[in-house]
Amino acid sequence: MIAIYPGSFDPVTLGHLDIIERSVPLFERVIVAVLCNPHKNPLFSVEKRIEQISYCTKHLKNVEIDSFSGLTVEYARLKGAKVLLRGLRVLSDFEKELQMAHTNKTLWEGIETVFLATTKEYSFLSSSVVKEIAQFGGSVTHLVPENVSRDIYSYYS
Ligand code: COD
Repeated sequence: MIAIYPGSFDPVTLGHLDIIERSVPLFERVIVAVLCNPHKNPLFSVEKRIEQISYCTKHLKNVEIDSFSGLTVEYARLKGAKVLLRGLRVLSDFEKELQMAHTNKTLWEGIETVFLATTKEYSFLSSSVVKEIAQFGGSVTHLVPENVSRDIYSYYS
């Protein structure tokens, strides 16, 4: 079975990476799909985000990195995937994620959303937290993969 793990990943964090690593034994293929959203003003370009995720997942054989635009379910259909993989951290995630899962079901009955609960130590971690800390000169080396930490350091210095 193929699973799509869609997201912004701006930037990818150790929380995302944990979800990717834990999904590997569950599916034949996992496609990490970075959304191209022209309305957002990201810290890193889609190309850079693909490079960052590719680098830190290179040890995982059945993981591919890609980008998409438009509806996630349409992308999933194109890839022959019937599962969307999502991570859950706190109660507020649950509300948002459940709404998204139900919306996606209305768009394509064939899609299922599978949730993985965050590993406890990453339950507070988000890309926004990383950007906020980095913006004010704090260290993010314990929050993101090493290659991403280097990119963030170059961006803000
Ligand atoms: N631990 C566990 N999980 C985590 C952690 C962590 N520390 N951090 C993030 N996650 C999970 C998030 O809960 C999420 O499930 C996933 O990782 C990706 O997170 P983000 O923040 O990088 O990505 P999102 O949530 O902004 O991605 C949103 C989408 C791009 C999937 C969504 O906007 C989308 O599908 N857009 C396309 C348009 C569409 O199809 N719309 C209809 C559906 S509403």
